[in-house]
Amino acid sequence: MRPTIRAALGAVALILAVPASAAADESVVGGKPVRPSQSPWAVALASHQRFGEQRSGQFCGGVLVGHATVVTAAHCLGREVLGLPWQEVKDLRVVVGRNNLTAKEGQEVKIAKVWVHPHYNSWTNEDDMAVITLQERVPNQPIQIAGPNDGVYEAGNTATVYGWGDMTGDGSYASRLRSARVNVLRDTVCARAYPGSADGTYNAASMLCAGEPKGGRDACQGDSGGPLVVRGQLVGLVSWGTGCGRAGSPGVYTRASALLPAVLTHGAG
Ligand code: 4AZ
Repeated sequence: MRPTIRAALGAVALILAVPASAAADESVVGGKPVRPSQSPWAVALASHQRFGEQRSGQFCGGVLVGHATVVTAAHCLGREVLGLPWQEVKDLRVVVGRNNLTAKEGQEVKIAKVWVHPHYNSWTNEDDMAVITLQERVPNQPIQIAGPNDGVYEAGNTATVYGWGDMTGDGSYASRLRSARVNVLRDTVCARAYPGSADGTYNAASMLCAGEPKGGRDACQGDSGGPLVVRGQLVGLVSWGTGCGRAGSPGVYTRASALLPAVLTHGAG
């Protein structure tokens, strides 16, 4: 989907979002609820001003990679999603330690600094990454970013994607964090699925893709920026794809190893 259309639909869907009970057994598409202690590094990006009071104002996911450093998708901080430059969203927050977005647990942490990849391309979706520095350190356990030569990136591995996004592809957003298992696919398979269209172009240098042959389990709108995890290590951030859970249209993720230089340079350490 074109970013502008995707964003417009996303904004409408978030505003119209119904409570998760409506589709509690669907996912993330095709997933299941997560035990809160299982994923302390899964965080939500939120603005009450832009996205309302329901569900803590969540609009994207993010990942704690240090006690004051969060990584997310660049497109989450773009006008297409926020409707404004992120600098003008005065109550942009990172919600930490809140599994249930309708509850008050955890913290809504202010943002000290944002770095968006300068080469992020909203047409191809290349370099869809940003690093957020929090105004304070949080006690929640960060996750390790897998190095480029780590076997966790290999095709055939089972990965888990986490998010509070659309559970059905029709705008039913989750209140509680959910996860789904998907298979890491070969770059040749990803490139064949996405040779270049209005949705994006697969590029193995900064992307990886994962899905199921029959479709079903997948990330969807609202999951963007959230984690894809293999054996306890971060391998990807939810980025894009054609639809959600469709056979032949796997989910595309920002390759986590491509984040390492930016986290070292721009993270809080
Ligand atoms: C989105 O629009 C989006 N099925 C995120 C992930 C996927 C598709 C769309 C992957 O934010």
